[in-house]
Amino acid sequence: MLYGYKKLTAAQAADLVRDGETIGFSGFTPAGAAKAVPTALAARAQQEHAAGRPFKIGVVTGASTGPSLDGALAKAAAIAWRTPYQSNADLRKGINSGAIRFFDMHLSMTPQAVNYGFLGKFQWAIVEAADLTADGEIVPSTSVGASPTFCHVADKIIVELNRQHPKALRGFHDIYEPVNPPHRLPIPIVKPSDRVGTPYIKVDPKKIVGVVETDLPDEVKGFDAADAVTDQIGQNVADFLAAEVQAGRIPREFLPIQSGVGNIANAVLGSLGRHPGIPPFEMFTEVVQDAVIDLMRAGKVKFATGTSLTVSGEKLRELYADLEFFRPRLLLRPQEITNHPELVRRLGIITVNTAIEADLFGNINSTHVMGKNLMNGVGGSGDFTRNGYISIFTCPSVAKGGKISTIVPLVSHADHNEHSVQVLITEQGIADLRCKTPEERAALIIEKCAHPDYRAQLQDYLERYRRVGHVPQSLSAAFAMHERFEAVGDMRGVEWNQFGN
Ligand code: 0RQ
Repeated sequence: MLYGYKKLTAAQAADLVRDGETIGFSGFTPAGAAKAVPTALAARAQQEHAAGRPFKIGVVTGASTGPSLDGALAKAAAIAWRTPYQSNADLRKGINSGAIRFFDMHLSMTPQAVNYGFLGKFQWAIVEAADLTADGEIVPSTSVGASPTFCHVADKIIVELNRQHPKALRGFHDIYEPVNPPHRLPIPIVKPSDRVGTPYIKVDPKKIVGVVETDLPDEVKGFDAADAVTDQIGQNVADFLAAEVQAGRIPREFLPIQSGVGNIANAVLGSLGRHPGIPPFEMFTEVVQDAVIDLMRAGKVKFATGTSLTVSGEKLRELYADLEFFRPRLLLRPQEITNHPELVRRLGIITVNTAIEADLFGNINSTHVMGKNLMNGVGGSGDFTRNGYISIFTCPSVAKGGKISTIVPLVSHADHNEHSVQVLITEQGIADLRCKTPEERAALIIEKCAHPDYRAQLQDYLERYRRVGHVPQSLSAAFAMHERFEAVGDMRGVEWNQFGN
């Protein structure tokens, strides 16, 4: 027994799950993910398959997880369906080949979709914890994600109690769950540091069927060092925001920042920290990355709240060695709260997210390469972009060594539309799209954001279709750059005169 609960090995826990069941796992990019039980479930699936028996489960998480969860289960062909976000190579392969059903979802909506019953019945919640009590208080580890909702809707709960995380993490979480309409109330957060919930997930202890003790590190990948391109993008974002303060369009005390996931987002934060025109700021974001920890130490980030502590092993050790420094500065909340449109709009969040491609009008593709193959998913980018005070997208002007222009006539998949996106920034420059017509947007994006190799080609497109209507666009030529890449491996050299209007 452990805190009055049955002590299980991971294999014993995995044996309790049946083919076709749905599991809500803890885990967010991929901090705080359950690890031992999903790995054991993958082994169980392989045994079942070898014996000629079916074994596949529905897998729902906060966001992406690492090799022990998404990787192991995908390799074992154990996933029937998956939502809301992923970033694992094996899982991505399974999704893009059609072997695994995946639907992409705004992360703020996952918990309420689960609550509303849109995803069907959940038999299990399997969540990682830093601590647990006999009366059902679960203290999450490095992420909250959708775990409170999974614990409430699931019939049964298994807790992975991970010794890597100190019990003193109690107090770093604020668990608040909105009730379902028509009884929902305003969320009473009016500044990023407001606490409105409990420091633990409270469940009926009778639902906890077992506790698995683990000692497994988070599987957060480190970040690439910023290069000249990502540095310049970061510098451009910082220059833009400093100029907005100067112009009086952002208040002098600044506004909370949300920053997306990945290498570019990490580099952008570094640049914001170094810029003399940006005052110390707060973050109301989804993912707290390495750069935030450094900026807290430097006094540039005063406070950060997110749903996950997506930091490298080295940074997490640094944080755990000095927990009392971080305690008043860091707060983890459910993704339903960090990404909530009501709060993003109320708090006036400045949002900075990364695009795979952008078109001449400011529509953004964040998810599908060449409109077909899923990269990661929309994640929280839409929650923030649609509701931000100023919504910014960044990307390098070219990908794959210059063979792909990230600026195209029309995005090959649309995640965020021109009405939500206000500023586009590449290493080439800044296109402020506010109050611009489609034609003006196109001219500005070509001039400020496109790579010099593609400027003339895009300019020709604009000239050719300038007068066809309110939007300079050709239905037959809009994807010619994508088609040329698929035909010859390079987007350069499109001849527009072969296309009609
Ligand atoms: O692939 O590594 O194979 O070369 O995309 O691109 O430049 O390393 O950028 O790591 O910042 O990720 C949009 C994917 C950017 C991410 C995306 C290829 C490029 C490379 C990665 P390689 P970079 P990043 C809140 C916000 C959606 C979710 C989101 C993302 C790889 O930011 O998933 O915003 N965003 N959430 O070569 C073909 C193009 C390409 C391209 C880039 N046009 N065509 N390949 N690549 N552009 C957080 C959460 O929601 C969790």
